[in-house]
Amino acid sequence: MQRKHLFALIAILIVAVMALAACGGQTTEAPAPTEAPKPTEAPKPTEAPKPTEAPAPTEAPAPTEAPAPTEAPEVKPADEIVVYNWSDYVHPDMYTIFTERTGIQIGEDNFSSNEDLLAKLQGGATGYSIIVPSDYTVAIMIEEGLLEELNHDNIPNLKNLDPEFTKLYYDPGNKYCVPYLWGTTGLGYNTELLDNPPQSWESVFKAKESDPWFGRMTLLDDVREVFSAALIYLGYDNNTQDEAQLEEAKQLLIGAKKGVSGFDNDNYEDLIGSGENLLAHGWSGDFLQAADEYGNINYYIPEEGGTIWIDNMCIPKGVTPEQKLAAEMYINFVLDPEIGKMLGEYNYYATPNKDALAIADPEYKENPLVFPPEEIRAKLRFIKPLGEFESVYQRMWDEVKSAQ
Ligand code: SPD
Repeated sequence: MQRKHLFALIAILIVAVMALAACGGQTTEAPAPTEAPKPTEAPKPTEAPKPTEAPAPTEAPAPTEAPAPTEAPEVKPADEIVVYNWSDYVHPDMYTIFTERTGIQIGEDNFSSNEDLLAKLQGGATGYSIIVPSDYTVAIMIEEGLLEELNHDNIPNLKNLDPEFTKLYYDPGNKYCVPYLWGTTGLGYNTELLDNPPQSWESVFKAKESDPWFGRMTLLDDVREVFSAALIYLGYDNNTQDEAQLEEAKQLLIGAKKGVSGFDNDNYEDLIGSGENLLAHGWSGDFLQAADEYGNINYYIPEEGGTIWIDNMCIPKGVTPEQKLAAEMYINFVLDPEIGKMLGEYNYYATPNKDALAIADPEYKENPLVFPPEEIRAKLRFIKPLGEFESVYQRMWDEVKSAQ
């Protein structure tokens, strides 16, 4: 080989070796710039969870997947409940029998009128598991959300109610209340001191000083009852919303005050029995019960008519589940035919319990003062709820009470 060719070959080899060294011999294994995460591969905002991708409400556990009610802890009845009732409205043995049967103690507190009971509940009273309002007051309490719904499963004796008492205008189907007793409002008198009691309300509202009952009679301390009697006497609807008619009734009542010794809901029958008074406006069973005690009292509906009412067992809103169960057990107990018979025969109010009536004594179920015959019933009127207009009655009543 010529010397110049040898130098050329060596030069070519040197260049080749340098080129290889510059590449390091591993170029394909190093991360190539093109292999780095490309911007387009980074999470895009559009890939973030969209609101519509959040768990939809329909994906939440369906109600059917929730624990079944049977799995809830079993409620035990309360050890004690308090009944808020009218006075003298239970058989003296009733609470003891209930405690013997269930182990639940019963306490009782009393109110004197539907308006007092309603005001107490509206004021947020607690501690009562059973209350006993009359028909029109039940309607107001349901409207104002003051009552618990009853669990009929705990009141199997509901089947004993006369069907007439399961479709009442104020609580069809007994959703909130169960009728306790019913009765009428009229006049009671002392049979030893008064031979001929007045047959018309006129002799009450326009009593003369020469009348033996002048100054010796009471009227109920109850706005709707007293206005009902006055309106019935005047020939008007006892639930009138005509202010002129109410004004007339108010004037009649203000004029009547001079012959009246007081307004009373709690002792009027005792005042008749003792002879202090001769005549009183009051509730049927109160007079007939006192007649058993004093032996000198009778009761009647004046010729123009009177009122009829149904009192009911209800559970006020706010009781505990334990109190509610105990209260429903008490309602079921009252609906026992033997208890219903015992209660009605003792206090002379009419039972709504058909099974109790079926086994009741004839003296009770055939007593026309407890179960008025048709010709008397035709003259009896229910007091109805009047909504806002109740306040007009209340204002007029305050004027009657404060008039000199
Ligand atoms: N002593 C019990 C009296 C019950 C009277 N309740 C009825 C009132 C209707 N206005």
